[in-house]
Amino acid sequence: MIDKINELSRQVEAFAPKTTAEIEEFRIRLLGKKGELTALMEAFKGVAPELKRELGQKLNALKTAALNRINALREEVGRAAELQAAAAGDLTRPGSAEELGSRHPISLVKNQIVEVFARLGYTVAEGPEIEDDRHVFTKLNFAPEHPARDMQDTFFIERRGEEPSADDILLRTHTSSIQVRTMEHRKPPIRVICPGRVFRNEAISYRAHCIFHQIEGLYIDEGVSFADMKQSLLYFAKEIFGEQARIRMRPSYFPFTEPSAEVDVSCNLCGGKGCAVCKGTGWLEIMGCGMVDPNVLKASGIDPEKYSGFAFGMGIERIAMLKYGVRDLRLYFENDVRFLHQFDKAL
Ligand code: 2NM
Repeated sequence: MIDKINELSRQVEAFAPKTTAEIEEFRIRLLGKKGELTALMEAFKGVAPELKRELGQKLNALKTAALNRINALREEVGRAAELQAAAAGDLTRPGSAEELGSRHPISLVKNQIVEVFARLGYTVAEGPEIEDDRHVFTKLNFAPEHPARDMQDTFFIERRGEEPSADDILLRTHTSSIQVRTMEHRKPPIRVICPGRVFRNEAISYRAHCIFHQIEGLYIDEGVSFADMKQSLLYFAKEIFGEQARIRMRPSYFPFTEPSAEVDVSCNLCGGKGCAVCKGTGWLEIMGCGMVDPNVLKASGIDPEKYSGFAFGMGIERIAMLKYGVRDLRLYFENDVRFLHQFDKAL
């Protein structure tokens, strides 16, 4: 009997199963009703009294060792199986829904504005963000000493010298450079709408950022008048801010247009009576516009005796602020999903 006990002890120690089924098989072979250890326990009853003490201890130790080993192996093999299942992926689990992104409010508003002017026959034109002075300033009638040409306002990449040069390389400060390129390459009638990123050396605050988005329009043909501009911009304001919207124009100045005007839209929040958003005036400034200066037409090869045109420009961030009540411009650049997801259902 002692030999059999020693043999089973060795087997318990050497047992190295891979599956829980193997463990169960082993348990039954040893400890089942007809198991080898069960049989030993049965045979123990008939052992001579002087051998009972020693054999009894050995038998009990074997049983405890077998049970401990089986329990420990069950846990070990079970954990390994779990890890394997996790690595392979549990194909019976329900799928997890992918979180959908949403369109950025700047893109939404840009697309809306483009669509409005597309209905008036405008097509989209684009141009480089890295430009030369010629297309950003010189051909747009900026005098050499104009403050926008200063280091304080414009990000320069390459300067030819101390004095401003048409060959200086810089980040465009407005999208008008796209319109200059359009006039250089196309013959009137021209109707383009030009969206894009622009860059200005500004301190960042709730109302200013060094990168922002503009959209500018240009219409050139024979006999284009200020009245045409006014009706086009009124149509635009009604499409973006609602049928009740009215506009007014105030005289202004831009180097590239003459005459020039600022366009205000009636305040949507108070209906024109005056509130905190419109600072009691009933009006909100939305864009600048004007008749393209003859110098600008000439500089890009268009005969100002034959053709006239109007142009306008606006900041997309500002239009989106007014449309959606965004109070801090910096929100557009932080990409906080709590902000962005508010536009999931927006047009
Ligand atoms: C504005 C306001 C007024 C403008 C002028 C031109 C061009 F190229 F035709 F001369 N493009 N954009 C313009 C005119 C832009 O933005 C406030």
